Amino acid sequence: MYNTGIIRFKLFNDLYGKLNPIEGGIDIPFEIKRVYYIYDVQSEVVRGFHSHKRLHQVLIALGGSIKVRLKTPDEEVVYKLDNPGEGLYIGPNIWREMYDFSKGSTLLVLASQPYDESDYIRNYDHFITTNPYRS
Ligand code: T46
Repeated sequence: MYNTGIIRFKLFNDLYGKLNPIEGGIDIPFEIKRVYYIYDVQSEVVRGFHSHKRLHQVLIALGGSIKVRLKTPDEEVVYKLDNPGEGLYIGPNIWREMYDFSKGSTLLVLASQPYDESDYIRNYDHFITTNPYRS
């Protein structure tokens, strides 16, 4: 699927525990301009239902597990995030839905731009008809 993929972070693992460093532009393919995290989500809740026009993001399950359904006009794929040592890269023009948040889970998101509501496409038909990758 275009503009998506799993990134595995460097790991420092010793007797004292594990550490994953993430530097913008080095470990992920953009400079980090914003960080937010989603937690205390009930298991039946589904979030997202939008794509972005320009935004690049990396989603990391810091604790617990979270499923992410990604859609393009031609494909659909589900990732189960349950490893804080890896992140799911999502670039522009990808529809996303986050669900099955396990109890106590936290989803950390690294973003390439400040919050901008005009960058969202929240209507699925609009997402399909305006998608530049549509075949
Ligand atoms: C995305 C997925 C993975 C802000 O004011 N600033 C922010 O940086 C963010 C992310 C949200 N908000 C406000 C906007 C809404 O009133 O927080 C409220 C909830 O946001 P939203 O319904 O967009 O949350 P999700 O979980 O559906 O989507 C979020 C991100 O918005 C989105 O970019 O890709 O997480």
